[in-house]
Amino acid sequence: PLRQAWWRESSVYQIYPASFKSAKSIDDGTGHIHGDLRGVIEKLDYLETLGVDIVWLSPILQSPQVDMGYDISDYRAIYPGYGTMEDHEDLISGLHARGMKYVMDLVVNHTSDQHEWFKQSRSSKDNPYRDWYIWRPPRYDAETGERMPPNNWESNFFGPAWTFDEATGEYYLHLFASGQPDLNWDNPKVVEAVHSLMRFWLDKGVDGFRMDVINFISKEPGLPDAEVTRPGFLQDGVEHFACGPRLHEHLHGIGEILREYDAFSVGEMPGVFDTREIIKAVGQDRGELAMAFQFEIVNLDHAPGQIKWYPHKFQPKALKHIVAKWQSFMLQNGGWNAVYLENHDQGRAISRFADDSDQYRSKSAKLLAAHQALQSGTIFLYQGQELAQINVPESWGLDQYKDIEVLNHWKTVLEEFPDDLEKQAMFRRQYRLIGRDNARTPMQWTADERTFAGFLARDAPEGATPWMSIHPDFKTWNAVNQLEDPHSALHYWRRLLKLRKEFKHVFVYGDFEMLDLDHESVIAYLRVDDREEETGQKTHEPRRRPTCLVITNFSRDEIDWVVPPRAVDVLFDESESDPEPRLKKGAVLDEFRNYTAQEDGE
Ligand code: TEU
Repeated sequence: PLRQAWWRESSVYQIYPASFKSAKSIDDGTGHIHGDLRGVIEKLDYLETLGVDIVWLSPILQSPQVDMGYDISDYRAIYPGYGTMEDHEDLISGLHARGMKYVMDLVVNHTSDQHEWFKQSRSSKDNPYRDWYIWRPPRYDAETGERMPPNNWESNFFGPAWTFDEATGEYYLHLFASGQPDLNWDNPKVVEAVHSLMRFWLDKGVDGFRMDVINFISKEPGLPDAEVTRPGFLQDGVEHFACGPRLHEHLHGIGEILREYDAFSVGEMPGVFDTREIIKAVGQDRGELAMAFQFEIVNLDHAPGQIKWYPHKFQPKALKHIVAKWQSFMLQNGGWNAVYLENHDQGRAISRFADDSDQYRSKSAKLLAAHQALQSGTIFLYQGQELAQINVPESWGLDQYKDIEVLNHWKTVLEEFPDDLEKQAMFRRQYRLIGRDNARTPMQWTADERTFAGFLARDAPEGATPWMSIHPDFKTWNAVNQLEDPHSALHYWRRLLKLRKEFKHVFVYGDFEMLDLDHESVIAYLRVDDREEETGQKTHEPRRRPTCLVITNFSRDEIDWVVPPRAVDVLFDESESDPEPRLKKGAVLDEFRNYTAQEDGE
C-alpha cells in the first residue's frame, strides 16, 4: 500500500517570476520591467487564500537570461534582476510563517556558457574543468571534407546540439541553446558539485526542488547518431539521452540528500511515455524522486511522433485514456503522479483543451479544474490558471513573442519554407496554440490600465512597461473580479483544493476508476476511499466506502449521460444556479463502484 506523505497531500503553485508581480520596478536593460521576489512576497496572502501548500519558483539564480533563467551562471547567487539574497530569505520565511513550503528550480543538466566552470572548461583541453562538459572533436564529411558536428542530434531549440569552439578546435554538446552547455555527469566532480549546491540551498531553508530535464543527465556512452526518421541531417536523439544508463544511480544519489532533509522533489521527464520507465524514478521504494512530470497530456495536440509544431486535433477521449493509464498504474504500483495541465512551457489549457470564447471560458476553466484537481497525485497549478487566463490574442505580431524556442523555430521556417505561406500560417497558428509565450504574459491582478493590470508597482516610473505585452482582456479577467465573484474559476479552485484536504482518503489516497472509456466527450471517474472496511461490525453488509464521482462534459452540447441513481448527494455542481456555491454537508457520495452506464441499459 501507498505510504502517506506530506508531499502527496500538498498542492503546488508555480510562479514564473518575470511575469508574476513587480514591486521594485527593475529595468531589464531594454527599458522594460519584469517581476521580482518582493512582488512575490506582496502576494503571499493571495496564495494562502487560494489554499496551495507549496510554492515553486522558476529559476531565480544568476543568469544571462538566454532562456529565462534556465541558463544559470552562478548557482549560489540570486539574479539581481529578481532581487537580493535578503529578499529571498524573506520570501522563504514569509512562506514558512504561513505554513507553506518553498521549492526551487534545480537546473543541472546544463549550465550557462557564462558559468565559471564552462569558462574554465573551454579555455584549454587540459584545464581541470575540461571534463565537466561534453567535448568532442569534429567529424569530416567523406566527400566534401566539410567539418561536421560529432553526431546528428538536433538541439531542442533547433540547429545542431553541438557548437564548435575555435579556442580548442572541438565541439561542446548542448541539448538546448548554445548558451546552455550540458554538464558531464559521468565526471564525479560534477555530481559532487551538484550535491553541494543542493545542500547549500536546503541549509538556507529551501524545502525541495523541481528538477529541470532531469532524465537527460546520463547520455549513452559513445553518443551514437540518432536514427534517421526525417529528411535532413539533424535528427531527434532523445532515445540516446532520455533515461540513460546511469540515470538511476544519479537520482539515487540525489534521493539520499532529499531524504536527509525530508525535501520535496519533482523531476521533469520529457521524451518518455512509458509508465514502467517513469516509475523507476518515482516508485516509493526506489529512493529516488517523489514524482515526475510526464509529457503525454501536454503533447496531445502535437502531431503523432511528437513533432511539436505540427498540429493535431485534441481529443478528450485520448486525454481520458492517458489519465486512466497513469492514474491506475501509479496507484497500483506504489508510484506517484505530478498532475499538471499548464506550466511556463505550455499554452493555456482552456485554449488548448476546451473553449476560450467568452461564452465558455469560465465553464472551461472549471471543467478542467475539476478534471485535474480531483485526480490522485500532487496537483500543480500554474500562475494565472486559477484566473482562467488564456492564450495570447490573434492580433499579436511575431515581434511580441519573446521565447527563444519560437523565435529560433521561425528562423528555420523562413529558411526552409521561404515561399510557402500556408506552412508559415500553420506554424504561426501553432505558436498561438502551444508556444511558450502564451503562458508568460503578466499576471492579471486588477483592471487598472496604468499599472498594466496591477503587474507594475503603483510607484513605477511614468511610462514604464512590462517586459512582455499584457493580455488585452485584463479589464474583465483579473484577480480582483474573480475574488468578488463566488462563481469564478478562482473560487472554484479554492473549493477543490479544500475538498482534497477534507477528504484526503478519497482524493489523495483513494482508488481511481475511469468510467465509460468509449465516450467521446464525457470524462467521468470514481475516487473511492482507500481505507479498508472497519472490522468487528455485526452486520453482513460491508461498510460502503465513501466514493466520489467526477463527471465532466468536454463538449459544447448537452449530453445524456445517466448519473448512477445512488449518487444522491451533490458536493457542488457548476450549473451556477446555486447563489453561493459551497461544500455541502454530508457530501460524501454513496458507493456505486461497480456501476457502468451500460449496466443500467442507458
Ligand atoms: O523544459 C524542457 C522541455 O523539454 C520542454 O518542455 C521545452 O520547454 C521545450 O518546449 C521543448 O520543446 C525545461 C524548462 O522547463 C524549459 O523552460 C527550459 O527551456 C528547458 O528545460 C531547458 O532548460
